[in-house]
Amino acid sequence: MTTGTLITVAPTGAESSKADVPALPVTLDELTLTAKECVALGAAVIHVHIRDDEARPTLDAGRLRETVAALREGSDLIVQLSTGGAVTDPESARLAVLDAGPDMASCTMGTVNFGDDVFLNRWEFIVDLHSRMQERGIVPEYEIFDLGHLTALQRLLGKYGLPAGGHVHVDFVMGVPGGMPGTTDALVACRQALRDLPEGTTFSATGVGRSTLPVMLASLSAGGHLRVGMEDTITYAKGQPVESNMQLVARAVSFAQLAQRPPLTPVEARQLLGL
Ligand code: KMH
Ligand code: ZN
Repeated sequence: MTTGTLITVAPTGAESSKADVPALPVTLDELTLTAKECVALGAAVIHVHIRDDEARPTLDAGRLRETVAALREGSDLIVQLSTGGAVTDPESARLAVLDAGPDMASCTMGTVNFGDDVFLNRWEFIVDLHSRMQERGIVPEYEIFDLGHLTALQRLLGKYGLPAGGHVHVDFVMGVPGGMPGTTDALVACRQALRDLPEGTTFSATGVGRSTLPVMLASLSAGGHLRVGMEDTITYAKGQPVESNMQLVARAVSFAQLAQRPPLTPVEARQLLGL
C-alpha cells in the first residue's frame, strides 16, 4: 500500500555554475541553511554534491566529512552523498566518498551518455560501490538513468545480495539528454520492471529540465516518491528561473498533499528505507 511521499532534495548537483545560477547553494553555510529550510517544508533526504572555494564541484574528503557533520547537526535529515560526482571525477575519488560516513549514497547502475559527455559506471565499479556500502552499513539509492539499469540492478542483487538494511530503493533520473525520456510512458515502463526486483522495492523519480512537472505528477500517481531540487531543475516555469530549492520543495509538498500522500518525516523515511 502506498503511504506518504518521501521527498528528497538535490540542491546543488555538479553541472550548473554559480555564475549562471546565483541561487545555487555552494558554500557550507548555504547548504546547511538550505537543508534546514527544506526539512522544515517536508524534505526527508538530502542528495549532496559539494563545491570548492571557487564553487567548482569537488570530492575533497575533508570537506565531505565536514559537510556530513554539519548537515547532521540539529536535524535528523537523511544525508545521502553523491558518488556520481561530476563526469570528470575518477573512480577512486568516487569510492572514497563513502569514507565520509553518510547515511546513504547514490549508486548509478550503468554508463549513460550525459549531454555531450559520458557518465561512466563500469560493472566492476558498481560492484565495488555496492559491496563497500554493504560492509559499512551505508544504504544505497540506486540511480536509474535508463530501463536497462534496472536489469543491471537485478543482476547485482542476485549475485551480491541485498543492500545494508535489506530494503531496495531506486531513483529514476529522467530526461537527461542520452538517457530515458522524462515521460509517463517511460516511468510506467520502469515501474513495471520493478516486478523483477525484491518485493517492496520503492522508487522515487526526478525529471530533468522541462520534464520536471510531468515526471513529478506521473510518479505521484504511480505510487512513487519525489526528488526535486536545483541539481535537476533551474527553471520554475517558462521564462521564470527557480528562486531557491525551497520553492521546488514547497511545490512538491503541495502536489503530494493534493495527492493525499503527505510528506514522510525523516523518522518515517528512515523506517521506509531500512536505516
Ligand atoms: N553529476 C552526474 C554526472 C549522482 O549524483 O550519483 C551524476 C549524478 C548522479 O549526479
Ligand atoms: Zn547527483
